[in-house]
Amino acid sequence: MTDSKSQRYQFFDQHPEVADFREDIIQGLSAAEAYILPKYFYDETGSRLFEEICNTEEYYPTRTEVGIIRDNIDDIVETLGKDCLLIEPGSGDSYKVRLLLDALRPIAYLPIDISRRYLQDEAQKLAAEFTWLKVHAVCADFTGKLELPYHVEATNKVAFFPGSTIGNFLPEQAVFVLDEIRKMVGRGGGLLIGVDLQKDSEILNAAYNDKEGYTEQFNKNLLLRINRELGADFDLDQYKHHAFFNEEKHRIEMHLISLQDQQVTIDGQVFQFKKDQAILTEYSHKYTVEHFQQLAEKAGFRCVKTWIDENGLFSVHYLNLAADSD
Ligand code: AVI
Repeated sequence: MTDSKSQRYQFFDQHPEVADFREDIIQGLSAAEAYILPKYFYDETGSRLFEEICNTEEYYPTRTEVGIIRDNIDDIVETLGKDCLLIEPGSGDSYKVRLLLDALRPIAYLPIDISRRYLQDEAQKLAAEFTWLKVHAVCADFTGKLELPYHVEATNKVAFFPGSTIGNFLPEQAVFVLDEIRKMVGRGGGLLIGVDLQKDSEILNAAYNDKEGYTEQFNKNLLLRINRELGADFDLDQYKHHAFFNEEKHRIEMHLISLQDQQVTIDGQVFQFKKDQAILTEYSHKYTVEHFQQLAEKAGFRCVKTWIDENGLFSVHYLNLAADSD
């Protein structure tokens, strides 16, 4: 007999305050080179738009990573080991984890996401779908200190971090994020992580400029969100989506470009934007397998196994703790 969904589903709220959002936006837009942190893409609308991006013809990472996991599922499960506590920072729609659950049979699944309503909806759907699975959803910002909502005795804790979200951090920040994950999973634990690879810039530029315009909407949704939540007056028609591959830095850069000299008021504060001035909204770094492994080593991980698709577009790695890490 299986437990009812209400017994298996739990929700832990560690959501950051609205004040954090206001402070981060004001700080970012006051900087010499204005920016908005990419974690703010993911309100409910942004999370849904990201799902649309993943289904576009141009955005190869999702389907390629899914293909890698499907093609190597037995090997992946054998490498991770059964009966783990499976933790997913930035779980979104929990789509990819569905590929692992039946084969892996974790003792519980802990999705962590910043978008409260979206997380609750998706986590409950998952608990209804997998009638044997304990789902303990944690609403939190995983880019800060990562703490599990309850004490777990020395089980095999495995973090699942797909989608190349690690690429959205500057390399030194990525080491910090990986280090937090390493501390969270502890000795005996591991990390299954998806990392996008360096490739022809045409493929990359197309992936962040889809014809249907979902990436543009996703980018501009940041301004809508600031208008709605902070009472600002951004005119969306006066900003342009701009995404390109920076060859030297091996990263996609995404910006919102002001189409004219204009001013915006946020929470009583006035911000001036010149024509052509950019607001940086996202970096998406692309790695070689070697460079990513070096980065992981800096965070105290060692690479156990790497899986790559036949076209060399994307990589999935299983990392565990290096012998000398605490
Ligand atoms: C979530 N992250 C890995 C995506 C990426 O490709 O960097 C976010 C994204 N931005 C535009 N398209 C997708």
